[in-house]
Amino acid sequence: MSPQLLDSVLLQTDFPELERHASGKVRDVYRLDHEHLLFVATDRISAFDYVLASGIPHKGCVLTQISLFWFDFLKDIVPNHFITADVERYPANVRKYADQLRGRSMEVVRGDMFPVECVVRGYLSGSGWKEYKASGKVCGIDLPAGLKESDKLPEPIFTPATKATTGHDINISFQEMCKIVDPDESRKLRDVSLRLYTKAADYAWKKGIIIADTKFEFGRTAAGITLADEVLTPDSSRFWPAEIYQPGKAQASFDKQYVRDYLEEIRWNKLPPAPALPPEVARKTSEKYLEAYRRLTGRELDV
Ligand code: Q0Z
Repeated sequence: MSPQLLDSVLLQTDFPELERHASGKVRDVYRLDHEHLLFVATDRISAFDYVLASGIPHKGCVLTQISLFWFDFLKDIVPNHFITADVERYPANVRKYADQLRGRSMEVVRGDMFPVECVVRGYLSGSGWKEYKASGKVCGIDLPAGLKESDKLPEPIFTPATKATTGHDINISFQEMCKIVDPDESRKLRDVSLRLYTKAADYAWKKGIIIADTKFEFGRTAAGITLADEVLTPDSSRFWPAEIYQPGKAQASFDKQYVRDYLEEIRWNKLPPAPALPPEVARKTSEKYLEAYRRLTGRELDV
């Protein structure tokens, strides 16, 4: 990596006096006060379930700016947790971290999170394809016989999952979801999730991106059911380049294909420690994230 790019890659946030609210493979959430959180996307990248030793230049900014685009695009369907991404408007005690935060963070409303992942699938892939092959169903939903891997579904389906404390999410049926979340709320979450996916996927298709599936998270705030977390990013969704879509096999990932190809090529055993990426693989992957942003928004990300 060129020294200039290395400067800008953020692998770890460092806000000594802030209380951490949640941390994931890529994102860190901090508590600002009782009602407000600071959501930060780093440049970390995961592949085959592990965070790699190298970061991807601009990835945290791309993820944040894509979420911001969708929050605005989808705000007529459901309220969202976004307050501001202008670091000058953050609380005074975090403005000193402006250089770490600019472009990759947002202040959000804290919600009471619903303990389910609201997954919508428009195409048959990943755990959906595995379940379908084994049973003809996905999360209790009967699908037509004879579908192939990556096929478009007759209509998008809501396939909730529970957050496993370790490892992968567990797919559940809508009936099982109703034991965890009040049935009336469950129906609202399903309805809103399907409307969000449908509006976004129709738009993305026109921009050359297939959103095969995605995961929404909702919380309850003063505004009611509120869209939270990251939204319709390459990390929370499967993005496929539309021009090379070919059902009947697994699809190339829009963003991570160079990474996966490299990790297969070096025959990493997929156990920690995860390797670093050659500068060229990190650079080409960075380009793919920037391209996703460009295709979706029609704008260049100022980097
Ligand atoms: C989201 C998560 C992440 C690890 C907590 N608005 C909100 N209010 C309350 N809680 C959350 C949100 Cl977004 C919240 N997560 C998921 C995000 C890293 C886990 F960046 N956890």
